Amino acid sequence: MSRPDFDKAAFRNSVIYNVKNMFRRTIDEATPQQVFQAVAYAVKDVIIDEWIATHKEYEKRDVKAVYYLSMEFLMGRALGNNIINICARKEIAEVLEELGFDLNAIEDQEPDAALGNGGLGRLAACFLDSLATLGYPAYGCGIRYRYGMFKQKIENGYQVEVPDNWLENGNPFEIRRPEYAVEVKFGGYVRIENRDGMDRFVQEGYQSVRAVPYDLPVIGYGNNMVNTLRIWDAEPINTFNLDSFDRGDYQKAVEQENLAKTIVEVLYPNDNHYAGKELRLKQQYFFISASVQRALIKYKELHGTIRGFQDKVIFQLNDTHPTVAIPELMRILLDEEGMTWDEAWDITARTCAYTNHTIMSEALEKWPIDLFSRLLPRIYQIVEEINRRFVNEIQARYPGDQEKIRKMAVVYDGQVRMAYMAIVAGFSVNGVARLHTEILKHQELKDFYEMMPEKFNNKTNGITQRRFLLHGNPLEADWVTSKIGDQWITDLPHIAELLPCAEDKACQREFMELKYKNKVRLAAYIKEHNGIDVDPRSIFDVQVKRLHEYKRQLMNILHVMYLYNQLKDHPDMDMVPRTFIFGAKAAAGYKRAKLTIKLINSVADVINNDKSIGGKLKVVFIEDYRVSNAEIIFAAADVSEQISTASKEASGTGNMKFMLNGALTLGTMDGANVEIVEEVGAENAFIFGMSSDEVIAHEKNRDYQPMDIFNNDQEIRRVLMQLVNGFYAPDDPERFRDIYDSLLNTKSSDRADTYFILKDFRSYAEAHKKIDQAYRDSSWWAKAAILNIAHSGKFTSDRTIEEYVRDIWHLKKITVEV
Ligand code: 26Q
Repeated sequence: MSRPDFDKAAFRNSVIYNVKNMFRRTIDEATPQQVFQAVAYAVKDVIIDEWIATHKEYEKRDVKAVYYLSMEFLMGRALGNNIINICARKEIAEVLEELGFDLNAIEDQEPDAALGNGGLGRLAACFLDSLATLGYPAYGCGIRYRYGMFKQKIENGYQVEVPDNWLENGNPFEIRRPEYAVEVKFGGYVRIENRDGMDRFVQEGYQSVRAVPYDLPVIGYGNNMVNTLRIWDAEPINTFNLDSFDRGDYQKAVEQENLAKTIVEVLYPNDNHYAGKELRLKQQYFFISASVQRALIKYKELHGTIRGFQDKVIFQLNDTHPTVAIPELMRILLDEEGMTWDEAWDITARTCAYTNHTIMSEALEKWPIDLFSRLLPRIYQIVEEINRRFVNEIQARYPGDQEKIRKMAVVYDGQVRMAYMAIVAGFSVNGVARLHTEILKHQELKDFYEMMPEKFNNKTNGITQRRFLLHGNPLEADWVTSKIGDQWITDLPHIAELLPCAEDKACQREFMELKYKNKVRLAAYIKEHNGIDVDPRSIFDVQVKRLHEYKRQLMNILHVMYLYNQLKDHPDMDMVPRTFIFGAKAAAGYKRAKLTIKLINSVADVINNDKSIGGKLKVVFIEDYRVSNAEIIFAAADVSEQISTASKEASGTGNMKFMLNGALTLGTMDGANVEIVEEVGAENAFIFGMSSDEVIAHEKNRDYQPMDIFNNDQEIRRVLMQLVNGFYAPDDPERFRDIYDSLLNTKSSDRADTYFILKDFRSYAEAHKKIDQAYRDSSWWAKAAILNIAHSGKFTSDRTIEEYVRDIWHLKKITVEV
């Protein structure tokens, strides 16, 4: 699609004018960064009226809107995506070409907005794209971290974290909105005041910060709709505003200044792991209080009352991280609006809904009550009251059953259990893939499901095809469009029209050619960044995702070591050359994950420099895996490694991006893999390993003995011994001892081989062998790849959003005329 009213000459002038006005330069003197800035501002000019018009329409129609509350929005770069969504890519590329610049190179000037860790943050970004494209009123609410996800450098094979100063050159798309600033209070104590015969709770002796919003446009595809992502910055409150109690307290003024600076300083780089840090709770309350306050002020401005709030606002909680929205909304309704508990509860319980993204116990948020009540004294009182009433309900339903209270109370054993609060107060609880939701209902949250089954529902994740095909893989996008038209851009299931192509030899060849070109593009990236030559004719076998034990990057690299042993024993072994590509950030404090990165790089060093294997094996670790290079990687993949221990990966979304880009899944029956296989057929994927039921049974029975496998399987034994005999660490043979121990020794507190790597190893190796055989038949391979693309329709985030709207949010679509 192309934008009907796009004025190339005006756009050209706008770019030239911006360069002059912002940098006092002519266009031919401008640096690529300056051109990027100028183009971004020119694009902002194009959409600004639509942004205004969208919000006028909200007001005119008095719309119901969803507030997607999330600690993370992993947006990646904005410019290329915005240009795609205003349908002016061709035109803008031409304008830049005439000015002597290449659009792709200009896009590369933009830093990724990496305000998220991985799956959960990127899901939020895909949802915003879908909401705007489908025409639904929505706000993203988050934090304007000064430093996003760290940049990863690999030094001597080790991960080194470098601060991500993403705002260094400013952020051209954002608009600061000081007129919407609000105050957020921490600490102090609660005084009860009697006003008109009613007890009022007043927080005193607190510290506070000024929350100032920055708005970012979220542009719908080809529909004139521009929604808003609002991220909050913290500024010191004007010291003269200290309450009467503290006026003139210099010490406190300085403390408040520091609080403002530290609160939004940095994103916690943990993925699927809870760390009970006080600053993290401050961040949560900071952006939640600001977002909830604004939503209430806005509603009251429009309606003159708070009544009816629940009919116009949904707060969707992206995991438990924003759960303080529940007591915060209660607090405002009780203490500031003077409602009774029942009135306030009724509104809160109709506006809040919770999405669960994990069943891993180490990721569950539990706050010690001393920390929680010190930081949020009034909020804690409300949490206790929520708990008191819920415990009464449990007792009414299960008289005398102390065990139920132990298992379900919101406050228990000195801790506030955030997930339980979200379930108790919310009207909806959803998992993110069918298997995950079933596990929640029947294992992890069984007691809650029994007591309130009507709240539970599934929303299988999705991804936006606008970024991950149209922008990331233009060769495949154009090819698909040439076959079936461009309807797939806003209606992905339409891509099933490609089905006849799968059997067609000419189509198959075209697909293999475009995949080859994408592999050449990735090979050039690898050459530039790693200095390694990889053969684009080899199978590109890719695992890119956060580094976590349950995702089993270790199993992948152990298998590479196993293959290498075979090749060393039989140098003329018949195998299709394979390039194993990894990309992964490890949480900064996650020792074993970081050691796994070192292992991958050590194996890569040995194998890539061994001439004797005739280039049949290469191993590449791509530094700083992030949204922008992900697009290039997905486009070039033949094999998509989705090999988590069954039951551990809630959904996965990378799996969907690979499928859409015509890679075949090598995976376990976990998360959304189950549904991918259901769509494409098991014969067009490589499935291996234990089922989630088997895994869960072993965990329950504690009957898994990895040592038996080590003792009986000589090839596995040989690989494991290479972890501790210096084969990959001649300078320090003990280097990988911890990894070896994690697989075999029970001396650590958890069980040996917690993630069943040895147990699944043989069936994983078998699946790899099948891949080697299958790739030799390039017609078969192309057919299977095209079938993957054609059956990817279900996995658009447009479908996911339509399901949220239908079952949970009940929003109405709007249209924007300009
Ligand atoms: C919690 C407390 C303190 C600090 C950090 C955290 C924290 C941060 C991020 C806990 C968890 C996360 C991220 C979780 C996540 O990304 N989960 C993934 O969500 C995806 C989208 O639903 C799923 O596809 C993945 O399966 C799931 O792992």
